[in-house]
Amino acid sequence: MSRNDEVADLLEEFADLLEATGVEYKPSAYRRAAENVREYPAPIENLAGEGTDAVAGIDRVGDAIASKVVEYFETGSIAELEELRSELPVDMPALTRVEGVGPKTVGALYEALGVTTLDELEAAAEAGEISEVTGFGEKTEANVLENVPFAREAAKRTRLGDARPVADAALAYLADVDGVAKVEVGGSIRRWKATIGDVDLLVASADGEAVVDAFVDWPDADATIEAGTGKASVRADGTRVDLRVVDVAEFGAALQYFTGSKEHNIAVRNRAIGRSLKVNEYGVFDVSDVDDPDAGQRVGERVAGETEAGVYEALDMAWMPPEIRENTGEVEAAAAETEGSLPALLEEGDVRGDLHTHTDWSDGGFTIAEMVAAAAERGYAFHAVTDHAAGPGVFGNTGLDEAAIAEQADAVASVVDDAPIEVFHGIEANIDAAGAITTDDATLASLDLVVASPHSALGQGSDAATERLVRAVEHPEVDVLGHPTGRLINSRQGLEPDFEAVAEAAAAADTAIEVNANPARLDADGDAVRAAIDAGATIAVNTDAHSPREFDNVRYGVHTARRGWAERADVLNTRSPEELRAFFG
Ligand code: DGT
Ligand code: CA
Ligand code: CA
Ligand code: ZN
Repeated sequence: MSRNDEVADLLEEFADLLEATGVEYKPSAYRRAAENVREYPAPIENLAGEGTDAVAGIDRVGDAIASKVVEYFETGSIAELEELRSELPVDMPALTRVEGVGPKTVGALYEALGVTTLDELEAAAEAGEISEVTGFGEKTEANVLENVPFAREAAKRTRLGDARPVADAALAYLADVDGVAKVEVGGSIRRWKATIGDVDLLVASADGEAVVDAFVDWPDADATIEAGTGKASVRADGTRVDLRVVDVAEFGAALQYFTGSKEHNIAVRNRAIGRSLKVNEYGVFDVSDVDDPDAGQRVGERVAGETEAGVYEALDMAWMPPEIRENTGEVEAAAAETEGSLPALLEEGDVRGDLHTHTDWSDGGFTIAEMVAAAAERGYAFHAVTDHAAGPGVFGNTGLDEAAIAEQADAVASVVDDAPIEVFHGIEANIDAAGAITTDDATLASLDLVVASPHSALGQGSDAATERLVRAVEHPEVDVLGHPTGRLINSRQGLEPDFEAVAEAAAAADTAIEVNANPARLDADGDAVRAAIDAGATIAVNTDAHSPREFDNVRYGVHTARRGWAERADVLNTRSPEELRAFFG
């Protein structure tokens, strides 16, 4: 975690605690400051070293907040924050993970009932105590009871977007350690699952002890969980990181094994048994001349182990990308003789632009020109401006009404003249609970493209959700179905539609289904992408960027699409601006 992120997290915690104690206005000032500190392109500690004025030079960071940032770098803590923490000793992240429970509710329930943890919250709801508190009713209580289990599960797993940077940092660190011949991530991180139980790292080295010593000394490690011979676990940024050190000759076999998934490994092992081969984390062994293949881990003649491709080859299988190793047909596809039975998955470099982004016209932090310039800077061929339309569930009054959309069209047109890349003017319209689009058809028709997303009524039943999304994708002006379920990973379940039905309707209507690459969303997920592609629908991989920095999230979208077996031809963002215009119609 960068120090900018660290400071931004503190300011957000500050905001939550202030809000919980009933302070008005200040919390949003702290949140805005946090956002700009996070986005600030240079290390904030340099500014802090120059003093309060320098820090206050950051957009939307006032003197009061700037002086707290300086205090933090000078003393290691912020006195007022420490005071708030002791005044309100609650597990804020866990409690606010319960849908419908915000900092204000946490503050009120602490005040009235002394609730500090999820367990205490659940107990209070079960005892009927919450509905007795002024301002709360049975509805809040029922909501708590319904949503605590999801929040508890969520607490056990880290979002990919939080774990992946930890893994990347560990990889970079270990690659420079003496005696490390190879280093790779394995497990769910390598398969790019949306949530991660723990990060698995694998090193090839002859000196396991030295590598383990270096690993527990990793500056990002906050604590050592265990350290043994050739293996160790640490905690970094709240996530458990497991390291195993193996011999170079066994690295490929270990990588295959520890990449998983478990279900994939079982299918692979079963294939080996039929061929008098034994496959495990140490290698592939020919056991045809062995009396007891279970006599040890390395019995028989080693036929593979140094490389992962070699392991699959020994089993007459093609190597396949980790994202699809979930035993959902990839083992059979990799074993088939036919060329092309495995998908040629979408690559990050195939993406030529973003079709869902925001500017300061709605809730983004940057101008149209700044976002377009950043897209061009990345080497993109096109960029779509799709600010929020006004409608249900859109935060505050940041959404554009029809008049504002028309006004924005002129603003976009004036940027287009100087833009080095193709710029599309679109909108992120809202799908209401019944599936209607809440912006006038005439306005929608005037735009290059329409992304339509659900932002409200995200708890409705599965049948209603299916009907709603089918109706939306069939709307003649809608080009892309944005974040179809509205889920927020680890914090909101979102809609649970029948994806096959939605995908069939989308395919027939030529509406693309989005993989929203924001790591809080990853929506549609891999399974939904697979259903969409099977139904013949087109996929759009969009970041929903509210700042240039968020363009970097595209990798999470690409790898999520890969989990759904997406190939280049399935994905809208790989096409030329002319082809896109044709698709938008
Ligand atoms: P996670 O950490 O819960 O997000 O998921 P993974 O897939 O990273 O699982 P993890 O960390 O428990 O183990 C890493 C890999 O090791 C896993 O993907 C497959 C392999 N593995 C672990 N336990 C077993 C097992 O009991 N049988 C087999 N065949 N493989 C296993
Ligand atoms: Ca893992
Ligand atoms: Ca593990
Ligand atoms: Zn958006």
